[in-house]
Amino acid sequence: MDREQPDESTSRSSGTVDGTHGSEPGSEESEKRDETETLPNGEVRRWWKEAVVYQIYPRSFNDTNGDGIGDIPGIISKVEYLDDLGVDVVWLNPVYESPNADNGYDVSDYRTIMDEFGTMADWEALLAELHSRDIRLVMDLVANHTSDEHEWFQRSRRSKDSECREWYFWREGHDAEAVSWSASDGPPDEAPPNDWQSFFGGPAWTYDEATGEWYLHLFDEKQPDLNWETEAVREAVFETMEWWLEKGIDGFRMDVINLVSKPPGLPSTDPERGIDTVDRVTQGPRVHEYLQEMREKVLSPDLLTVGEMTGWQMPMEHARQYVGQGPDRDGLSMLFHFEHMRLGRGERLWETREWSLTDLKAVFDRWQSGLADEGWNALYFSNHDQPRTVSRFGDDGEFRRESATLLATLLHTLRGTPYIYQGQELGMTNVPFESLSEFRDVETRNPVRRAIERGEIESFEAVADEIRANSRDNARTPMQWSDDAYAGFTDADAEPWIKVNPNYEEINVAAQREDPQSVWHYYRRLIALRDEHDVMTYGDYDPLLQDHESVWAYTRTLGDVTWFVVLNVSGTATTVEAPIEVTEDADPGVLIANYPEEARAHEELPGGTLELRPWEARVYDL
Ligand code: TEU
Ligand code: CA
Repeated sequence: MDREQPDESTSRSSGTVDGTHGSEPGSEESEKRDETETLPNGEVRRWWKEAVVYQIYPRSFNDTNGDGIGDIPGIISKVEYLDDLGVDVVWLNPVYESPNADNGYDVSDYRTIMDEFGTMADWEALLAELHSRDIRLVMDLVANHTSDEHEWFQRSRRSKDSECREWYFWREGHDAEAVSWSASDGPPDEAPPNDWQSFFGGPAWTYDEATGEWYLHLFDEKQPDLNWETEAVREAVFETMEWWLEKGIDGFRMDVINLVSKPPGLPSTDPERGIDTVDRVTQGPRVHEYLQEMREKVLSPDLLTVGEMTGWQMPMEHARQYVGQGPDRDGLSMLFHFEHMRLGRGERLWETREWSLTDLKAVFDRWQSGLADEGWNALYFSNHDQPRTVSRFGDDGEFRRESATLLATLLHTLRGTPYIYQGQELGMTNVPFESLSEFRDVETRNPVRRAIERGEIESFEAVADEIRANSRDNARTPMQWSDDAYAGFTDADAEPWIKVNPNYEEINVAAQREDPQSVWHYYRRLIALRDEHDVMTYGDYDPLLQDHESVWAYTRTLGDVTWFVVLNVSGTATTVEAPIEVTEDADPGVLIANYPEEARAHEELPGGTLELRPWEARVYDL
């Protein structure tokens, strides 16, 4: 097996690993020792493999000054909550200065905290508070693009001879007659430099009157793409990373990091060969080179680094290159792929397609086996860009509790690092948005408006159901703390920046902490279980019943320990022959299950038939 080499040397180390529990967050030790233990199956122990990550979208987490916008003091006051839940790491969405065209993903200064969220002193207090409870902090690195209000872009756009001109992609347009694509916002007879489409709809180019050229933006026009081919750009990004690492953070989540290398000549799409903009811009020719440079100059294997890799299906050779730890690999800890997020989606926001459980299992099996002997998985079912987990993959009606806990079981028992998005631990659901004006997201508002303008749809109502099912705003409504006004997110007299899900009176933290059968308590038990059992983190994954249409079953094995996980991913009771052999003297016990009467499950296992209730989840130690 070609597992991670524990002895690679790197230029930077933020601490030492003590071999059992990982290094302490914020540890001051400067020695470069890297005493990593290797487990029976060849797996190298790392704190970030054992961790459970909790993602915080600060704008929607907790507001302390009554302006209706979540803030850093609000997070500080909930660190105790995170500690009670048992999570090990917080990933904080961007908190940097930003004009908020895309809620902080348009950064205008990487070293300043956004006023709405607080001050650098608040941020430092947050880091100290988290570290004092052994919770680590991972910051969002948004380096594929900046805000158009960033000083770099301001300088770049000033003139064609600006010394920063090459920091972004500036190109001349085409004679509109000579090409097949067009744009509405440039000079009347001019078309953009190529036919690329922005991820948020419309052309990926904006015309600049002052210099008569176009600049590239794969996202909003207020998010110009940085040109990583310019060495000074990479240096500036690496310096920014170093600056935050010196403040004592524990890693980075890297926004759309697989877009940073653009193909030479910026060729248009090729519909005849099935090549669209996404194919053109993902996994560009120099992406691995840039990441290796970053690894060498800035990173260490003791940091949690997770690359967000947008796009369609990623070839596994690329995945292994990104997260492999060998000397010629990129060395990221893990990556977020989009394969399960694409199920049921078409190319447009409101396009929906049929999908089945076997499709979902196939995605996970591909990634579990693809990274079995090299690399590591990040496990997630939602984030700030996706609808709510239970609404998308479970049943947010009758079996909300059961399906939310089943999905939690899956998340924590696959091989990889689980990510919990705020509110997922309550089984928070999608939101019944009533009109386009209730949405805040640029990715929802712009494409719908554009489609109406172009006469592709008559009105919002024509696509309302699909938008409601898919909009990123489902994840962005305020965290539901209690049944007080505005779910306890903000003072009763302040209107939150986005509406509160009306189901907060039923689904909220206060109610679930009172109820031992709640989704919240179940998450807490799973996290605690993961702390106790190495097999849950490091065990090999072996799928069972792969073609079964409603049951998901697998084993995890480490040394002589084998766990058997069986999940009925449906609202109908089902019976299945136990797909495992249990020896005579074995005493298989249920470690965790999401229906209360665990004893029954225990008795029926050996060699027998499993009767599974709707959305029932059980984990056995064989
Ligand atoms: O998201 C990248 C990305 O690919 C998204 O556009 C995603 O495809 C879409 O939201 C799914 O509906 C990252 C950030 O997570 C997102 O919040 C930002 O808007 C985007 O990058 C630009 O920075
Ligand atoms: Ca506030």
